[in-house]
Amino acid sequence: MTIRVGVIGTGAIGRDHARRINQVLSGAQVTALTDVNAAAAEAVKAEIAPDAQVFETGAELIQSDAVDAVLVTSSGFTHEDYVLAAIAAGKPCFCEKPLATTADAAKRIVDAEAATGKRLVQVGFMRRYDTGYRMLKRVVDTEIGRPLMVHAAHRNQSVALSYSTQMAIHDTLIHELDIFRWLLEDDYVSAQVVFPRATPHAHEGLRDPQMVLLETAGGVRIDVEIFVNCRYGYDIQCQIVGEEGLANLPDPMAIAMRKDARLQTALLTDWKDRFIDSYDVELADFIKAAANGTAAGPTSWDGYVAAVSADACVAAQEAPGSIVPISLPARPALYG
Ligand code: NAI
Ligand code: ISE
Repeated sequence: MTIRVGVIGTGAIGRDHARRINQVLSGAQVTALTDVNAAAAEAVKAEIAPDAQVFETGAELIQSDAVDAVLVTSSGFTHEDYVLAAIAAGKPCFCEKPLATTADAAKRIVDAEAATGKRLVQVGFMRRYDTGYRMLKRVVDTEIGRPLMVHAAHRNQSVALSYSTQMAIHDTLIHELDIFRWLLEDDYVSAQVVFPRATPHAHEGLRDPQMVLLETAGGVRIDVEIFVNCRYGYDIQCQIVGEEGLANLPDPMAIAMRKDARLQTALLTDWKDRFIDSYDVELADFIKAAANGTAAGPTSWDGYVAAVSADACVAAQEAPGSIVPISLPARPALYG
């Protein structure tokens, strides 16, 4: 069976996911494309999916009989309407992070999906599929005793002028907000944001770097640095300190080269390369579940909890140093 996939939003990651569906993975084909910038959809059709139909709107694409499953890879603030429409149409939907840019919007998605009584949504928290994070989780679960502290960093080489201080939370930290919950099997109870001395390399209006301090219900303390103009590369670090030992996320495999009296290892510069294998595995999981009319992997509830936690971090940004509490409603049985 070949799952016919419609892609909404054919920018950087929409295009890359279309490529992996048509050229890397089996079991699915891109049959429909749309983007508010029609030229972007036409370009993906020409280069990656020549047989796909280009739709004027996402709503039409979701309704089309040529679409069994939907990929929402448009800008974050547009996700809610598309995911709700896919749920209403009963079609499995892969939604890139963030599930929505506010907790209220994410909750509407949770409620709509829970009302159908079955999983239809997978959120693009691809780190859960990353080999390094999976190795780290095994060690955390079995080797180092109860986790006590996490030290982490999310560094991008540079960002576009449209990137804002809040996006450091909703767009960037959101990956950490999900992966720490998954690693620790714990939820957050508070957030605090502090701003170190600013880098001169950030554009006007962007506060960079930032440090986010989180506390979990189980008492784990987490510090995570978000630095999106670090200049030297794309660098994701995570260290978990436990009662019996300490575990580090491995760096991506790289050749250690000896040359010109130096020992050198190249660093990656782009998230597309850092998580290339994880994106393949997450979409393979989506296609497999979609063939059974359902969804797997990170849930709408995970997307909602990340959004609640992100909103608290944004409130903490607005009152630097203050501690903002985080609380969650009861989890619907569907996500038990
Ligand atoms: P982008 O700006 O390159 O592409 C977004 C595309 O969506 C653009 O082509 C834009 O024209 C289109 N678009 C905007 N509004 C639309 C609407 N209402 N309907 C249809 N299309 C619309 O952005 P990028 O980097 O591809 O990000 C897209 C989403 O993927 C974001 O939510 C982002 O956070 C997420 N993302 C996830 C990554 C991951 O590591 N999991 C990596 C990069 C992005
Ligand atoms: C981007 O949207 C991603 O999701 C990348 O993984 C992240 O590193 C980057 O900061 C975001 O802007």
